Amino acid sequence: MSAFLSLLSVCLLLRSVASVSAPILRTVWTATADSFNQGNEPQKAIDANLNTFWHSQFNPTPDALPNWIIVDMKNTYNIHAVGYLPRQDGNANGRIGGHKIEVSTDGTNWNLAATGTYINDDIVKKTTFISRAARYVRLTATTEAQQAGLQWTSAAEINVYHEVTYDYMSRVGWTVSADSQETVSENSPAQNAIDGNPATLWHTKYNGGTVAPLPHWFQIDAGTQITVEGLSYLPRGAPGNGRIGQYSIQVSNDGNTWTQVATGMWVDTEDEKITLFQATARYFRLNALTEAGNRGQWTTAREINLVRGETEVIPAAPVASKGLWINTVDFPLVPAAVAMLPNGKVLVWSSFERDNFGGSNGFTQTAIYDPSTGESTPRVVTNTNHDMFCPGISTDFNGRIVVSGGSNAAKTSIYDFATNAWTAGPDMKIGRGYQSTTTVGDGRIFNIGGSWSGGEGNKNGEIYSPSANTWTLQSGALVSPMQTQDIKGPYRSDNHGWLFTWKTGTV
Ligand SMILES: [Ca+2]
Ligand SMILES: [Ca+2]
Repeated sequence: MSAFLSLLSVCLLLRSVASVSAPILRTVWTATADSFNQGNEPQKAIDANLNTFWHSQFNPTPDALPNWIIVDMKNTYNIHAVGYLPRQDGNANGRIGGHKIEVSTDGTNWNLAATGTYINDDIVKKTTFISRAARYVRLTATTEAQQAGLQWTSAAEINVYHEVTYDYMSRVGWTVSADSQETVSENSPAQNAIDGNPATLWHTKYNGGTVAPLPHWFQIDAGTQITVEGLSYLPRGAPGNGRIGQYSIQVSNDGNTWTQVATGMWVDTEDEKITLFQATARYFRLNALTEAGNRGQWTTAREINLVRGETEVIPAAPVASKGLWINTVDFPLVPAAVAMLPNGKVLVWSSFERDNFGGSNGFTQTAIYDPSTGESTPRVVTNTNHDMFCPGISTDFNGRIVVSGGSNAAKTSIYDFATNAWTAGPDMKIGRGYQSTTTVGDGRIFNIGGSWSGGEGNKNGEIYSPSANTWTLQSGALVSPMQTQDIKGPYRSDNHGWLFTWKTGTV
């Protein structure tokens, strides 16, 4: 009986709703901009065509930044994100760098929702923020992403997102097929995308070293004509191989003659994606045109559904006097490390990649964030030969940021805000990562621990003198008394200790 009940509850769950961040249908929208060039009108940014784009006036002379585009959604929604797709023709001109996103209910009074800096590439960007009511959204470009001074602004597609729930359509009577499926190296046929189990995948063929190339397609035969309002795609989790990037959706009544009803590009995350269209048809085909992270030629799906019955989720009002998150900031990288600078700006960095780490690559993606503008200035630091992922960070008595170890375990890099320059310091005597570090009372910098990189164990103390520019082992500062009983041993037991400077040269 209990087994029957749990089966029943699973079935009910599968028929329930998807609550997702969905783009608002743009059919009735209008768009205006502060300027445009003939053929690149603002409406081109909301026409669901990736190959057309709005461009600020560039002929005969560029319209100077800032440049802005406003979309009027014609109705008020509780919005929480804006998507920006740079132009897709391979030309980088007009990619937005520094920007702000404002929202309005009347087109006159504007409220800031987000500031930030997009990186210089053509991948879709999605800026999220706390839900707020809006009919109008204004995206203002304050810098061009390629380099300072360029005045162009362009946008292939702009979307606005709200949280909605949908009913999943029943999948009883469906037959599914795909251009390719892997059933040898793993059991991942097309059927796995409609089995209601997020642990099973449809995966295109890769066994034997022959990877079926993109594009791929997945087809639903609903058995009879049905009316739908969208398609839901649940991508796989980490590592994300085969997540669909650029896609199109087609419908057909005979399985031979197809009509395209949607096209777009999904962000490279594992979150459920819903694409809206309205169609009555028997056959539905999802075409995967690119892989979302350019990792390979595969396509994968945990679940594919058809949906209808959109209902907007109205967020609960914040409780008075309990604190409130307001604007968000787009960073051009994942700020895994942060250092406050004496001038009020903030130094941030990730690793050798903006959004990934691993290996000892000898350079680092950094940025300087300016709280007064909300924007960041990206910079790749190569001259110190130091991948600064997971290092020790201290400030010396001149306000310089001393970064030691991490992915390049022995390296030291020093950032001086006064000259905006990075210089290489001496190598540490012991390579480290995730070590503990603090500036002591006489201005020197003490390091201890850090078996995350540079070998395990015996990560005894050493001290850096900014005036002599030397690291010196402190033979009496053994790491063993501060190690925890972590079951992973030294690799984790000597990391992340919190050190505080005390009087008379002690820590
Ligand atoms: Ca377009
Ligand atoms: Ca599945």
